[in-house]
Amino acid sequence: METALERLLPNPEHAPQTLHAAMRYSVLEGGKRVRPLLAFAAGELVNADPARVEIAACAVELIHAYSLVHDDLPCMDNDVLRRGKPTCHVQFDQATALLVGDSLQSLAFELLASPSLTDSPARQLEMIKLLAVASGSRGMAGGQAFDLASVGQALTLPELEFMHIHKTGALIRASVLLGAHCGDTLDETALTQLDRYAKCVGLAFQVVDDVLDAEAPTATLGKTAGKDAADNKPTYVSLLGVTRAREMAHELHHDALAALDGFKQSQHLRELADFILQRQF
Ligand code: GRG
Repeated sequence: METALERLLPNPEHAPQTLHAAMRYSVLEGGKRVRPLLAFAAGELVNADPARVEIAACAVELIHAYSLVHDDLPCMDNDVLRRGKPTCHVQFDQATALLVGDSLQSLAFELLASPSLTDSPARQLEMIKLLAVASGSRGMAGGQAFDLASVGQALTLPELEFMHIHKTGALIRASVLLGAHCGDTLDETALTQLDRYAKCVGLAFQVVDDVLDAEAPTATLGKTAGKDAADNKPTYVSLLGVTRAREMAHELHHDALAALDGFKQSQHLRELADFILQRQF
């Protein structure tokens, strides 16, 4: 992933140099690359050509990196540390960070439009639409709007779930589905089961994120710890407590693995579900 991302990001010696340098700063050297790994693991289920999956994997990682850059801006989460480094707007400036997010998003869709992604134009359009919906107002950006509006509010569990299914879950789900669109066609039952896996790991990722924000130190997380409570944000921990939140993550992990029962070659998807549950950062 590092090599692939390195190769596709614009050369920092080409104008506009600062914007290109800031794009590279925000994407390279950091991040767990969970979404690309999910795309590759889903691609294995359908015997996908890794060169094709790599295109989809880079696209989702670029959308993810854009969301982090924008999320850290003073008008949103206002954070100074990301992936163990100063956030983009701190290292550069706010206008540059805004343009970094915009440019990474455009680059993601440019990639998905590349002729080497698939032999089927219809499938390619479907993949472009999938990522557009997952990242827009009916997906990640919508979840972020809900998140910003929920500061200081006492959300119910279904409301919290709605927020996180969109803010975090939608892109994780898209990563799995895009990987699965890179190879043999899955029948409807298999696609539904894979979608169930994706939804469960997407929500589990956020539940674990809430627990880590409450319990892990800044040095391990590479971002400011304890920010949710400091910002008075509703989380699974504030709503349920750490013990129940952990139990919920275990239940989602269990459901994710159960959804894979009918698949051969699902080892890496299983391992990623384990990683999402057990991660420490
Ligand atoms: C600004 C449109 C817009 C959306 C922002 C994803 C998001 C929405 C905000 C990020 C804030 C946040 C901490 C969300 C919780 C879950 C999450 C996405 C954590 C970061 O993802 P990781 O842990 O990050 O995969 P790395 O750095 O490993 O890639």
